[in-house]
Amino acid sequence: MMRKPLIAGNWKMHMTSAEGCGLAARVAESCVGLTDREVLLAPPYTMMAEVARVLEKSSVIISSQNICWEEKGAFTGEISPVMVKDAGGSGAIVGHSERRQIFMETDNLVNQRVKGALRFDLLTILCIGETLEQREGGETNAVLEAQLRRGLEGVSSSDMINVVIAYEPVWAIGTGKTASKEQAQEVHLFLRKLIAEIYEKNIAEQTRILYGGSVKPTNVDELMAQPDIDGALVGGAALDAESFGRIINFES
Ligand code: G2H
Repeated sequence: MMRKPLIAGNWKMHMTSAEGCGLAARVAESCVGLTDREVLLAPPYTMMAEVARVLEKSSVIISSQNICWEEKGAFTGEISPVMVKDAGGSGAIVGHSERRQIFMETDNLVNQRVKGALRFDLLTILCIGETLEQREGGETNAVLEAQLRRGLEGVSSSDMINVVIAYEPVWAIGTGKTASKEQAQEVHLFLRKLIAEIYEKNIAEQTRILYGGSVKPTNVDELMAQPDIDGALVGGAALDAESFGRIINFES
């Protein structure tokens, strides 16, 4: 099955609304005429609705950077799937390593978030990744397998159509270090086989697996040329219109 590449820009905790809207307009320009790939932006919550309005006429998907599993209630500091949809969003990033490492989010919490997002039909990007210590200790596959299995616990085959996996080696995030194309491809293939084991081959073939971690204009083409890399989750380089425009327009 053909998997449509997805380029996602994670703006993290950057920019004012005015700056975000300006960048979104430039991103929309970079997407004109591109039908063979999808583009997603995850702005801070405060500007999500405004950015969505700027992108109204484009096909850019708006995503939250995290999500709660409940529709509403006493969950201070959280955002619900209904709120994301109300602000024009249709996607959610879940389990980013910054959430896991800085805010101590566990696999169990991540799994609840995944299921919550899917219950509201959001395109759900489940992030997983190993630390440098784990990689050097030869634990990469075991760590990723545990994160993937626990993150997807209770997720049905039919829900997998709305699931995207993002492999983000923690040691490559915001550090300027990128996994080599061979290292990334090896992990992506491992993850695809694992998805086939958990579900079935068809599901594994349809599931997009993104690479994240210092993706830049200079390495996007070689990463995207790998057979099991179906897109990128971009942080730093997504804050610059020119760089992100080049990444969106990767050569396939
Ligand atoms: C990984 C990535 C985006 P960066 O966090 O999610 O960030 O591209 O800055 O490494």
